[in-house]
Amino acid sequence: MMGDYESRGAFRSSSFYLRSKRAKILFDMELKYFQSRVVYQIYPRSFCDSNGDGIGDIPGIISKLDYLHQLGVGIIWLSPVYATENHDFGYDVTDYKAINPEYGTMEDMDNLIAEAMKRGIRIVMDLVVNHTSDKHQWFLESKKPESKYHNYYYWRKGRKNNTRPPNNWTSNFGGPAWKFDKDVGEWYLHLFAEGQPDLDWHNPEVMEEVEDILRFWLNRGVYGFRCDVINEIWKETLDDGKHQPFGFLVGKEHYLSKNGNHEILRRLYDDVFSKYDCMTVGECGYVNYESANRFTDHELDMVFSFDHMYLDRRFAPVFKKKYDPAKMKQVLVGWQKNLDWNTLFFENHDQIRSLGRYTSLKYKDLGAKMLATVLMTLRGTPFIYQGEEFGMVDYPMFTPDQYVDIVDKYVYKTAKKLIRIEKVARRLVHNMNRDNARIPVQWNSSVSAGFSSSKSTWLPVHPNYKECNAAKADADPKSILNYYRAIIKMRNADPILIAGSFKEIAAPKQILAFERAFNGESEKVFINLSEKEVELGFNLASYGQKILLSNYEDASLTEKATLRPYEAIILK
Ligand code: TEU
Ligand code: CA
Repeated sequence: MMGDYESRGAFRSSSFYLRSKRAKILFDMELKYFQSRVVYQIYPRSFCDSNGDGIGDIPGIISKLDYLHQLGVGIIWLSPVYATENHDFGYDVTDYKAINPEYGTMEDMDNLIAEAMKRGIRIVMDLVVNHTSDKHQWFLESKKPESKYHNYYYWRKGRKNNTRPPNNWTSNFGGPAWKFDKDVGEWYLHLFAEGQPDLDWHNPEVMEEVEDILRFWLNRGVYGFRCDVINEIWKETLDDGKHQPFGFLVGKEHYLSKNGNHEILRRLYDDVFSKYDCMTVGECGYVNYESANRFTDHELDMVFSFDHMYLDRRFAPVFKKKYDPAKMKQVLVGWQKNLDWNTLFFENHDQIRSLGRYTSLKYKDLGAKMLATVLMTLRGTPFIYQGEEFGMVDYPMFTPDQYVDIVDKYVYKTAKKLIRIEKVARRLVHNMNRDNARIPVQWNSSVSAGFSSSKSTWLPVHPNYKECNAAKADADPKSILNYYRAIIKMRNADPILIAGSFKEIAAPKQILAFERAFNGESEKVFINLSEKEVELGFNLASYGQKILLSNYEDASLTEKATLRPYEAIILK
């Protein structure tokens, strides 16, 4: 078995694209590795537990590499595996060069990189450098005003005789963005949790430290970084922020996507990224086309923009707007037209699951396959989040004692204070719950869904695991999983879907329709984003003779002028 994978892995990463003439052209275009591959995001705590402590770990990930290879992914993005205090499960790093002992050792990590490589899969790490943990050595040292580390963070005297925070900014996670430290007699800035003090990127030593961390991992064979909240790292001033609805992100105009932010990333690119065969993708909340274009011009390779995630909850967590498929189309098409190379994703570890959010669960399988088709046919790099590939859905409803995530707990507490109605508070948390996507991956129908040999897991297993799990999906040729496998396989070998240009095709507002063209050939994609049957106003046959793939098995082109609920068709 292994030998087989080994050679296939090598085959994939070198001569794979030289097999046909068309493919040779692709190769000549010097597409980067990440442009022709699908990324799979792993949240290590919830992926697979190898030693029965109820917590996912690196050996667990290694044990699933064959599964990922079979799925057809070429890159894994690992949510943080660094040493952490677990205030925010790895997004509060205590040591950037050490592995969280709950997840394994540095040797395990090296093993993971090597074993993945054998299967033609590269590993991308999370880079969390807007902030560290409050237990990071730098922060502990920074509490001494005479230490050089004092200037690694934003330590300031407060207003009103030091009794009030230095400015009115609010934390992304709610409440003031400053915390007073009695021993120091000063306040420190935290755009996220109190246990996540912000690094001061005005200090050139911070840049040097981060460059050193980047080289450390790149030299170990890591393929790149997903850069956490990377468009917030540069605070241009510490002036008061404008009033914002519900006090949400007060101060953002002083730190979102500022000029200095670009200068920093350009510097990291020049000094480090440009020297390696690597990929970088930046998490950029509230980013617009113009900044996104700048972020991807010799700074980062790609950005995650979130416009499609804001469609149903603009002012999270306060409102839940009704989801409108026509708006989804507008957002997706807008980004396709305005940015050359997009990230394509519907899920991650911060979001509720896409099924039931962007599709009706009444059509679970069709909806999931429809979303898969969007991900794999638009121009850009597709990202799948663990479990998405076989249709995992949100936990039914957590009880407050089950909340583990710091944001969920905060929202619940605040909602209780403001609204006082238990049911409403729980519903609010449910609408934006981050624990949802972090429940254990459902591998099979055994104890704890095969995630762990232990009955008790760090977050509960979804009660639907006997119906919805990877093993069952594997065995069913019509499953969501097997659709993912088929469409990824198709994309991996199709220069048009990988490198082709994007052109919108005029169609009704719920129908995402476009042409991908490459080297004189084209494919056309028609996707009904809605659960209603839609009249197209034209015959599909006028756009192509052959159906390459559809989520409806009986799809045909004869007199085809409507798309059924969530129907997706790739035509040639
Ligand atoms: O998230 C940034 C962020 O602010 C949002 O994704 C937020 O978590 C969500 O909208 C809450 O409603 C990144 C990481 O992805 C997240 O897991 C971390 O908690 C956060 O940064 C801090 O590092
Ligand atoms: Ca474990």
